[in-house]
Amino acid sequence: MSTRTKIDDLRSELNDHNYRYYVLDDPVISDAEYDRLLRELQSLEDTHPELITDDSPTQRVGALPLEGFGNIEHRIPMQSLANAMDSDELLAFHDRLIRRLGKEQAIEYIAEPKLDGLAVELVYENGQFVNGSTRGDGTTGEDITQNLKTIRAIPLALRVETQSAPALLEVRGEVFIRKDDFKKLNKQQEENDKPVFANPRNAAAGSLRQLDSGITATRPLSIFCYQAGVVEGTTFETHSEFLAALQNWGCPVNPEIKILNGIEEAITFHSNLESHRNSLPYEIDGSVIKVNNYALREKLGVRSRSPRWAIAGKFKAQQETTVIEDIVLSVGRTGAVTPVAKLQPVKVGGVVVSNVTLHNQDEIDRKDIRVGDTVLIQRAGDVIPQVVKVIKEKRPSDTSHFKMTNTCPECNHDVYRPEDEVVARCQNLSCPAQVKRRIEHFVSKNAMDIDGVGEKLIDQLVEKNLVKSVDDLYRLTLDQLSELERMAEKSAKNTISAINNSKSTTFHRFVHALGIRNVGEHVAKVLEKSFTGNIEIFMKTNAEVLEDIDEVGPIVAETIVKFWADETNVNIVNNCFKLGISLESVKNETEQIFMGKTFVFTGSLESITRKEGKEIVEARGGRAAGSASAKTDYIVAGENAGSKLKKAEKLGIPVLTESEFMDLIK
Ligand code: I6G
Repeated sequence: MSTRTKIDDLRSELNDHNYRYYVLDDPVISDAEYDRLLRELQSLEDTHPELITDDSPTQRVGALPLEGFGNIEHRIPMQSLANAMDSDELLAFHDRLIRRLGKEQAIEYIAEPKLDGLAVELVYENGQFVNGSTRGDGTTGEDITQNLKTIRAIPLALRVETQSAPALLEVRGEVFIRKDDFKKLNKQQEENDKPVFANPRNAAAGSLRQLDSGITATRPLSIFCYQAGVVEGTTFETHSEFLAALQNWGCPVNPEIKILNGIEEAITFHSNLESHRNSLPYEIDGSVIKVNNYALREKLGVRSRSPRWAIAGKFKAQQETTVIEDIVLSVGRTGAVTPVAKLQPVKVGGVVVSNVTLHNQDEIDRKDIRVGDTVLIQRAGDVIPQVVKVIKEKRPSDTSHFKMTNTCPECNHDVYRPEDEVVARCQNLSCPAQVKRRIEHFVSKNAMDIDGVGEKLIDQLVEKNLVKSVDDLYRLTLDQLSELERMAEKSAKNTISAINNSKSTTFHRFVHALGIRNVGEHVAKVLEKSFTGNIEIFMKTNAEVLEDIDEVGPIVAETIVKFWADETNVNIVNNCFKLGISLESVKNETEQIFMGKTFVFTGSLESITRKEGKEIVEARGGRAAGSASAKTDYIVAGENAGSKLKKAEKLGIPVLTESEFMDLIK
């Protein structure tokens, strides 16, 4: 098969998988398998750059950062929608339509959830995605083409299997972030000491408006398409027909969309949606109800800002007011001291909220939040409650500004806040609160997954000095546990066996469990892959090697190097191994780039030992020999390489420096 055919086949296979995943919601391969196919295509295109096309799935990332966004004028203005606050206003909307149309008639509506995201317009010419923009002021939006290209759910070329592509298709949709993706994203932000997003909408907006599309590419953005702009080359009688065509062309359309006979059915749709809004995988703030028939829409026309034939049915806000009874400080595993408001418990969107984080002193000052204040609370992203604002009119006369103390509430040690940071940290590494949080993190589900070691037990273990660092967990005896409060012999036994079971684990679980700043679960997995699960090499690595790894930047590299430069950490980890922790060897998914090649290492290497060099070569299908011969393909020469180097030069064998070798395995 020619390379061109192979590339074409891979592209269409990848596009088919995208279509199955995003449009049909029926994937048939795993993410890992998809990534493997994508890498295969990437490597073929690397060797045949002349065969790269604009719509290749490899072209979703990699554009240079912009200095600013250009403008794109919408051929038809992107209007907004009039609102209906309750069912009476939905009925009034219907009555207005009947009056305009001049006779009582049954109207077919089409309705869908109103997503809380960002409206965008995508433009396809002859089936190819040519540009995309934000709504902007409705007439002109910002050119965010590069960023939109990174969203896998957006087809770079329309599918033409069942319906040919129109000469021009402008399609509007909402870019959003799913609730579970939002939680993961914020967890990642926290682990990387970056600010968390207040809600999925802010996260989606912030991600789409990045000048560096490389950042957008790392954000879990989704899209549903819902409206036509200009369409040339084909016509539709109804909106439902248009939406069906969109699906055929590979544009994701919300599966909740329903055709409804008359306004009563539309009102029922709206109230059903409101009652099950929390069970949807994304945030919505209402329903959108539209006339389905395009000829009727034409008769009804548009107002200056919104079409007459559509309305947004709004939901009641998931907001409540309550009183702040106290503000306490809580200490996290990295020593971060966070103010938390204790609330008079209040039900918001079906969940009782009694604590809400105030994040930091700046946030408290900005919103002027005080003990005794009545505040408006909302559940953002359906998970994190937040203070929207203080109701100043209800402030009692005797309140005062809240100022965080300069000492740790747990150990009285100094708390330090660097000038350019918002987070204040307790400086005492042995602060019992930090130790407790570190142990809690170590035993947690996605880390070492030690069942039965919960907060209460950890409190006792730390307070009784039985556990000062994570390795101490593996020194606990049955007797020690049985003597603790509320610990029957049976549960002591179960706890010991859970601790023992955790000894056989993986590189990424263990590294994640160590709680190295900026190294969360995802980065730990990236490191596992890159170091093929070899923790000894990882412990001795340097910043240069780390920064060469995709997804590891200078900040992460620096914290890792600092972590291993601290002897206490190295000792704790070595103790863990002495006490029986073993890491499963990693399944070899490493590309066999050295298949059939023989390497010889000579001289003293800086970032790895020769033994580790050998392991790296073997993991990639190659062989490492002790001495150079005519069969040697490469010599890797460190400092003071002696006779082997000379021999190699005589034999004409290519010589690589250590960093050239490292570049090869990047
Ligand atoms: O802002 C909007 C959100 C959702 C819309 C919209 C929509 O349909 C699902 N549809 C139209 C026609 C407009 N704005 C103008």
